[in-house]
Amino acid sequence: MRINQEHIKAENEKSISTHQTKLQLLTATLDRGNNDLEEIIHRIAAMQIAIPSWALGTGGTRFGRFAGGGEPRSLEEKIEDIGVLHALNRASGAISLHIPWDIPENPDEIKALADSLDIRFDAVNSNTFQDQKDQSHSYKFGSLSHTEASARKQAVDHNIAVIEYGRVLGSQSITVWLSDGANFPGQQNFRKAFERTLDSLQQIYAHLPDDWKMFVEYKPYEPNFYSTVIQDWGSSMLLASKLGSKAYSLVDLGHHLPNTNIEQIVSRLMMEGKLGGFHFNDSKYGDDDLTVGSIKPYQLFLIFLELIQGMAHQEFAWMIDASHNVKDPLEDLLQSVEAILIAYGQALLVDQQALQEAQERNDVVMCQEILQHAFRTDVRPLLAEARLRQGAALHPLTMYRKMRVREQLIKARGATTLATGL
Ligand SMILES: [Mn+2]
Repeated sequence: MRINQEHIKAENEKSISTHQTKLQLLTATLDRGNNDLEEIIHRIAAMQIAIPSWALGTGGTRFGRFAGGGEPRSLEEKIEDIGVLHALNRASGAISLHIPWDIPENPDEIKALADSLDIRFDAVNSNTFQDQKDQSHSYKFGSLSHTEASARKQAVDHNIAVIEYGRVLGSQSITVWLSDGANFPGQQNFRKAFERTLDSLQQIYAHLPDDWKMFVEYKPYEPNFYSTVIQDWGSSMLLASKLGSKAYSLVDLGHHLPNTNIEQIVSRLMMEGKLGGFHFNDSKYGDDDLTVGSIKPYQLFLIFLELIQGMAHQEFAWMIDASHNVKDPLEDLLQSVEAILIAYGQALLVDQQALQEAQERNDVVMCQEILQHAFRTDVRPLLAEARLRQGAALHPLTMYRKMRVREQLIKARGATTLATGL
C-alpha cells in the first residue's frame, strides 16, 4: 500500500495551529537565535535511519513467535512497508538488506521500486551464523574463524557474493557480524581463531569496491556463551585497523556487557577515525533488541552528544537493529526513529561552548546542568516542524493509526503471513 500525501496534508491541517503554538513556545523558552534553531531543524530533517529488511515482520524468541498479521511476503512488500514509514516520517529513507533472507531476484525492478519511494540501499548484511539448506560446510563451529579452510572459504565466498548483490543495487557498505566463538573454556585457541578471522576478512576486503566501506560488528556473547572472536570494540578496531582505510568498527547498542560506557567507546573510535556504523536498539539486560529509547533514553542522548562531534566530519551508517515481539513492527519502528531524532535534537541543543568552558574550569555542577537542561527539553515540536516542511506527518504514529495501515495490510496480505528473518 502507498500513503496518499494529500491525506497527510489534510490531516496535518487539523493540528497545525496547536503545533505552531508549541513551536513558538519552545522557541521562546530556548532563548536561542532563530538561525540556530533553523540549523537544528535542518539537521533533524536531514537525518535518515536505515530500516533492516528483517524488521518488518514480528520477531520471535527461541520460545516462540506470534505473528501480528499483514506481514510482508516478499522483498517488494518489505520495501513498500518502509515506503509507508518514510512517507509518514521522511526519516526512514533507506533499507539494509540481509542476505540470504532477502535476495533481490530482480535487481532492476527492486531498485526502481525503492527509487519510486525515495528509498536507497544502505549497508548489506551477510549471514554466516546459520546453515542454509544447500550449503556444503556447516557453521556449527564457526565461519570466518573455522578450523577448516573449506568452511572459511565458503563463508568468504558468501560475503563476496553479498557485496555483489549490494553493488548492483547501489549499496556502498557491508556489515559483517560473526557468531563465531566458543561455548566452553579450552574449546578454541583465541589467537588462532582471531588470526584465521583476520585472514578471511582480508580476502573479503580485497573484493571491496573502492568507494565501499566494511563494518566489523562486535558482540560479547550469544550465541556463544564463553567467548566470541570479535567480542568488543578493541578486537573490532584492531581488525579494522589491520584491514585498512575502508574498514571500520560498528557499534550495536545491545552488544555490550551491562553498564558499559558506550558513549566513551564512541568517542574513542571516532578519535581514531574508526567508527563507521551504528545499530540502534535498547536493552535492560543483554541484547534485548527493544525499542530505541524505551529503557535508557539518557544514555542515547549522551551517545549522540559524542556522535554529533564526528558527524561534522564524516558520514555514519545508521540502522535500527531491533526485534518486535509484542508490537506492530511498523509502529515500533516509528517509535524507534522518533526516539533517535529526539536524542539527536537534544544533543544539538547542548551549549557546546558553555560546556567546554565549564569542563576547563572543573565546574562539575554546571557541566551536569548544561547536559540535563538540554535532555529535559521537549524537542518534539522541532521534529514535527522538520517533518511538516518535508510533507510528512506532524504525528506519524497517530497518522498511522488513523489511516488504519495495519488493517489494510492484513486485508491485502492475510492474517497469517510470515516475513522472512529471525
Ligand atoms: Mn547489529
